[in-house]
Amino acid sequence: MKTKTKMSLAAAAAAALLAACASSPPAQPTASASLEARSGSGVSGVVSFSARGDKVYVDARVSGLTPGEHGFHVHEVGDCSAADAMSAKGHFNPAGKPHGHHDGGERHAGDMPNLRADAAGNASYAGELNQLSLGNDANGIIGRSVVIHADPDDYKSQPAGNSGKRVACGVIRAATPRGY
Ligand SMILES: [Cu+2]
Ligand SMILES: [Zn+2]
Repeated sequence: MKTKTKMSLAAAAAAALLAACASSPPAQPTASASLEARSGSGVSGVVSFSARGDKVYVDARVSGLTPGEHGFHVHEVGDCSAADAMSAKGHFNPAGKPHGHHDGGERHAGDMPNLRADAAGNASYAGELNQLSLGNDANGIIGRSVVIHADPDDYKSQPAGNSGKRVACGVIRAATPRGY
């Protein structure tokens, strides 16, 4: 009797597991960037990316900022080694467009909305952005970098929205194998 109960429990558990697997959506690639302080700042945080169809869902949690808005971009090169993060080069711009507003078409693929830090210096952002991908195509951002600036991006000054010094930088690394 005892053995039978154990076995049916195990069978039920196995069935539940199979059902869970069958009903989960297919795995989508994800990536994240661990932010490192630059230009003498005390900024830290993580920016996570997950593929959502032809868009990328971006989730940023950042602290140590000055209160207010801060330019927030994907930059071309995944190299944060310089003390001022200039090693990350310019905004990621595979289509050769001018800098612009994240909701517009005429913009760098890497142009994202300003992060807004509260009085304690904490900022978070969650939203879907187009012109980015976690694949091997021209819009792929894995191996590039995320940069946060000291000042707000005005979404129009060229080439980078006049957002000032680079106060944080993180290389975007794949969290699941590429080529999914
Ligand atoms: Cu930038
Ligand atoms: Zn730009």
